[in-house]
Amino acid sequence: MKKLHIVSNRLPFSISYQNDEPSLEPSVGGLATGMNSVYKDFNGKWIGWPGIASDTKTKQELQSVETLLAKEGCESVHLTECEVEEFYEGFCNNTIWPLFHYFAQYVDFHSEFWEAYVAVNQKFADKVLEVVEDDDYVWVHDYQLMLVPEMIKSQRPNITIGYFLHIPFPSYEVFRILPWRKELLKGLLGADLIGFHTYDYERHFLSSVRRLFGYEITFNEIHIDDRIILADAFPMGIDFDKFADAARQIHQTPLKERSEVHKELEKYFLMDPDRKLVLSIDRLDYSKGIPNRLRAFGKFLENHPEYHGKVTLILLSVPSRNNVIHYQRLKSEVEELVGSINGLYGNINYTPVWYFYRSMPFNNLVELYSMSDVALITPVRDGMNLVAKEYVASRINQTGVMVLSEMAGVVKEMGEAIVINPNDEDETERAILQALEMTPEEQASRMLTMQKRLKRYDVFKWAKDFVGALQRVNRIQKDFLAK
Ligand code: GDG
Repeated sequence: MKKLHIVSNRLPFSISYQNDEPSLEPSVGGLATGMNSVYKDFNGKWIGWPGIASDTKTKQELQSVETLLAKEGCESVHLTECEVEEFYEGFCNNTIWPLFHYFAQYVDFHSEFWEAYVAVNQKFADKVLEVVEDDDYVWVHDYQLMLVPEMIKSQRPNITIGYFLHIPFPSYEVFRILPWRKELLKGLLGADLIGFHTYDYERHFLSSVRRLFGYEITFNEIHIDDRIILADAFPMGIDFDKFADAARQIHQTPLKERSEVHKELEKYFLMDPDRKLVLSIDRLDYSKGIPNRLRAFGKFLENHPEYHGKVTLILLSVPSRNNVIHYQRLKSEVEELVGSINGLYGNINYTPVWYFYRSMPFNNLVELYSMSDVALITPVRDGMNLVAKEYVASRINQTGVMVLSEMAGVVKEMGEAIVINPNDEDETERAILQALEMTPEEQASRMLTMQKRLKRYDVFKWAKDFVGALQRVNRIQKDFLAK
């Protein structure tokens, strides 16, 4: 059987040390969950960076990490501190990330960053070429590794390559700003199948290919000499049952055994059963629209004094990329807004915004999902947004309302949410009111429809569909060459 290998910037483990002894902690993210279900079935390897700068460890230390990872089917690509800085923090997070999320004013155009991006992508490709056999399948993930497909294909055309972009692909007018736009596209076109979360991203990509290279494109097939490359939309799902089961477990836990978070939330409702919780969870990232969300919530309190003391916003902001200046500024802006809302509308018994700058364990996360009446998800751009799907999966009694930005990829699968333009704070404010006042019958009818859809197309189905399409494109290509 042909093997299928995964390539991503980070391996699905983080490494921790106790008395200088390394140990592995499995990642719990959506990608790890989905990919674990495929790469082990296909007897493949997972190739990626273990998350430690190689020049901060001795050769022996790196060797022991490699050995641990090898037992899990992982192959390490080592990056130095300088590479992490210029490739990851530089080109990935200061060039591609802002540009692809339409923050053109934040983009850095440094050729040293670009050179580091090329060199690190080459390191990943070299590792793939070392590990993978001819005729195997390789699935490359995300914006950190856009050059890897072509770097592999040019050396070993018999390897079938899939690529999936987890962030938006911007419209051509934005993409063209980048000095290295042709190089990035050429890198992607080394793949046989290129996947996106939505049809819109796919369309933007195809339009950039057409305008920059003039290749012949029929529907979603790109023809370059005797190669066929397929672009398609595969909206990423979640492990639906994991969230629903955890929520069920929480509901069944006796009062005494509940977590501190759970007990505190119960106290909040005990003080007044009419109280409501609104939830907001994301990495502290400018693409997530946290300041507009806070301003809209502030306006809501300003215009609806009847809700003072009755509604609290839980703002869980997970620290992210905090050595990038725009993230530091965003943190200050968010904290200033939280302070001003709490100062204006709070009193001894009431804090309108509960702000947490940290990440929480999985169980607490599901407690927040299952105890919040409204999820307020207002990114200004988001490839998909898995938090929205996780909230829906955790609502086992079919209550709860989602206010959702039209700029998130997930909106295509969630027409039953209250959809808003995140730049329209008045509309968002009205949506908060509508969500808080929605009847339980309407909540249930909307929630149930979304749940059925998300359960059907979960992360396992997503991974299976992508791999199925990769196998098909391989056959189409072979038939085409045989004609
Ligand atoms: C990128 C794209 C796309 C969050 N806080 C905690 C926690 N989380 C978990 C959530 C969720 C994940 O992190 C966040 O996923 P998102 O999809 O919302 O956002 P990004 O991190 O920006 O992901 C995005 C995604 O890739 C997949 O393709 O949807 O558009 O930007 O799973 O549960 N988990 C725990 N504690 C927390 O405090 N345990």
